[in-house]
Amino acid sequence: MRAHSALSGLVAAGAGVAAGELLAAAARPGASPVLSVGAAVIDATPTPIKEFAVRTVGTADKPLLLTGIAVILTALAVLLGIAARRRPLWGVLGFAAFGLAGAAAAVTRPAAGPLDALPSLLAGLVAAAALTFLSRILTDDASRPQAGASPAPGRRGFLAAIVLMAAGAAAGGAATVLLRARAGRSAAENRAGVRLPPPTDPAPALPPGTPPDFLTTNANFYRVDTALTLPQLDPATWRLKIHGMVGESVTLSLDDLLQRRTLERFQTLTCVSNEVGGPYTGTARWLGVPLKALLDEAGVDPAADQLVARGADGMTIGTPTRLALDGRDAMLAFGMNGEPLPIEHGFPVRMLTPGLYGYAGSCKWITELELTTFDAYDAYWVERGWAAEGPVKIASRIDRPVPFTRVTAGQSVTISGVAWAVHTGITSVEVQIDDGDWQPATVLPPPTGDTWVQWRLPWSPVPGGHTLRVRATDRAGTVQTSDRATPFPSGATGQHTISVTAA
Ligand SMILES: Nc1nc2c(c(=O)[nH]1)N[C@H]1C(S)=C(S)[C@@H](COP(=O)(O)O)O[C@H]1N2
Ligand SMILES: [Mo]
Repeated sequence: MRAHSALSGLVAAGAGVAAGELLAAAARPGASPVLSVGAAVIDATPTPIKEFAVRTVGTADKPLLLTGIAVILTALAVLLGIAARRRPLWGVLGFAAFGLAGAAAAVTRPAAGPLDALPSLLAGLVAAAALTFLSRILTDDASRPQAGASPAPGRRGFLAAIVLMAAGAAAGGAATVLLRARAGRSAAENRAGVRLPPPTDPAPALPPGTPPDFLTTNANFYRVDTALTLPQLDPATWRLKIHGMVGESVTLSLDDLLQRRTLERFQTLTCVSNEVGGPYTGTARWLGVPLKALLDEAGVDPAADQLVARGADGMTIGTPTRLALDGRDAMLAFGMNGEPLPIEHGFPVRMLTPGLYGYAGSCKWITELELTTFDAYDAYWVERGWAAEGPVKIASRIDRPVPFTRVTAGQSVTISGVAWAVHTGITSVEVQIDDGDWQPATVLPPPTGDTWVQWRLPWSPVPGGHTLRVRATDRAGTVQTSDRATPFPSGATGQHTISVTAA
């Protein structure tokens, strides 16, 4: 009997979740009960734990989170099923509590409205009703006198109800998956329909001899965000509102932006969470409109020292206003390497501020730019302890040889990699082999100081184990320090050091 009760709890929870998810997928995609709870968990997770998760499981962090939620929900559903056998009210109260928790998570999402509570409330209601119904059949069954050899009709009724509900839940789940896939397809079609204008102000030509891997392909470009589901924005209805401490609020459509003077630039973007030698850095050819021109038209109040960008995922990113206006190529980008911005990189429009880490200047899926002050407002990551201003620190990385691989002794090997001090620019890169002197590497000229440089140094290793270390110097004369700092709160420092064996 206990197994039956447990099964009742499980199937009731499944039916509830399926109903709630289906309603969300059909009517309010941002209000998925499970994803809302997941997003609330991400928001509430202390930064060191988030850091640890990103470091240890990388981009598997989100699937793992959702699996964790599923496991906990399953366990609680089983317990509720068993509890409801004695006291049916427990099942009702338990699932009502789930529904309310989901609803609270959904309506507190940054872009949410009151109607976003409905999918979770429906989930709780369906689960509570289903469990009550199943418990009633089970109780009727148990109270029937145990006479006769044929199985009690209540038992058969229970099995039929379980099978029907499970089938209903599976059908709801399948319909949800189909609806979500259809939304994804139409977002992809919308993206394919965007026609990029030719640049009014084209990017400088890449210096002759620039290797193709100077540019990171869109497919290989790192992705860092807190979004559990990608915002699927419709370029026809997308709007950007510039407001706050401005002379006049401005609302712009994508067509408005596409018709303006456009800027094409090579820029390197990097994440403050990148460890020394880490992969969260990429360089692309971006197409967009200069941010300064837009801000000048709106008329920025000189007292507004912070520019807060808001994304459709609810992210807020605060940038010092002076850096958006100091003449650097800060832009609102809609093109990446000749294509409309990929959905995961912020379609239809993202901000870019060369010289600042992504969390401080590069809002994806941007919908709002608010002029305010640093005193008045802490953006998402600043509220969680990260530095208010996020200038990129000088960094360099050895890409070849690959750490812990074997190279051929006695033959020439090329040590190579990248180095960046975004917006300041790199002047030299040096490599230290074992305990030898720092040797200058050849630095390939970059198109501007807003990108990384590629560097290389030939080496003829003698047999044995070797340690290779790199450091860069920027145009301001700063030599990359060997002092180690963690990414939190303002970016990692230290020199990338690798071990290889020559044989
Ligand atoms: N809307 C939104 N914008 C965002 C983020 C986000 O989570 N949401 N993450 C930021 C961070 S931390 C970085 S490093 C860059 C990463 O951009 P990418 O994913 O295109 O590489 O986007 C920034 N912009
Ligand atoms: Mo980042």
